[in-house]
Amino acid sequence: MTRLREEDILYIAESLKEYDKQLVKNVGKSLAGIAAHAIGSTEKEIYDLHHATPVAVIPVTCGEGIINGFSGSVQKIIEYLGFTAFVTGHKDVGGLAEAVKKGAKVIFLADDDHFVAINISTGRVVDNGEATGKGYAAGLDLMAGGLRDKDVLLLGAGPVGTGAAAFMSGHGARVFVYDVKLGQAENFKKTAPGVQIVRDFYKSLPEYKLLFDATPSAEIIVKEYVREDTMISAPGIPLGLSRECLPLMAGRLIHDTLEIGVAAMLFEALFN
Ligand code: 2YC
Repeated sequence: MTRLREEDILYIAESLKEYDKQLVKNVGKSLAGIAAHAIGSTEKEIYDLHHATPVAVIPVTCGEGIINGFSGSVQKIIEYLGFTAFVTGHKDVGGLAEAVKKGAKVIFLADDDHFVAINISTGRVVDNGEATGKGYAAGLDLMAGGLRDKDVLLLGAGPVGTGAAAFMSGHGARVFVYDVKLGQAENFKKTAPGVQIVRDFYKSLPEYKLLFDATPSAEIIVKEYVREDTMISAPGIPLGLSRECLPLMAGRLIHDTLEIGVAAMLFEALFN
């Protein structure tokens, strides 16, 4: 799992409104609309049922420790979605105690290996990886006008890819998975029926109009492989597209640092 750096997070809160406008323009729905689509619900249903649910974000110091701005950015994304959210004044165990005392019903916390949202009332635990995969797959479904009977090349057979494949197969896509570790792709196939394995990355890339980059590799997709109708949903950090591709992908690329993942985690944790 890629560890975010402070500079990746710095501008998230102040850019949320502008980013959401871009999502509506390119994908066809807002951040809340995409996250609701990821769980098969609607913004209205979730808001009507759960808007009063207080959410706490707890800074966690273990391992490599606090990332400046991480908890605050998670809190701002949740607030932007219309929910009450606070970062606990205490960290770690003290933060958990504070969150419960202050009546939080959903808590977000991350160490070096896990980033989860826990619904204290229902016991539901949502993992950032799978929720992010579902959120970005929902975005691709919307941007592509539906995935039914369409081929998608999924790069990366990890937790993000798992969540994405479940959503895309469930929405009728034919999912082809490539992982640099063939064994990881083969294990993935065991858990994701219907997914087919692709072995030769660069030979396969040009054959697909719809790409899902769930890898932590930078710059693996270069402009020779980008067609004028290519659409890419790319939760992977760092972005797997080379810089020269960006102008070619205007309006057909979904990528951010935390936003879609946190929104999908929240809606999944709230939804019964
Ligand atoms: O500030 C804190 O509470 C830190 N313990 C947070 C550490 C987050 C580590 N994980 C990551 O940077 C990435 C994120 C993209 C989400 C998943 N892994």
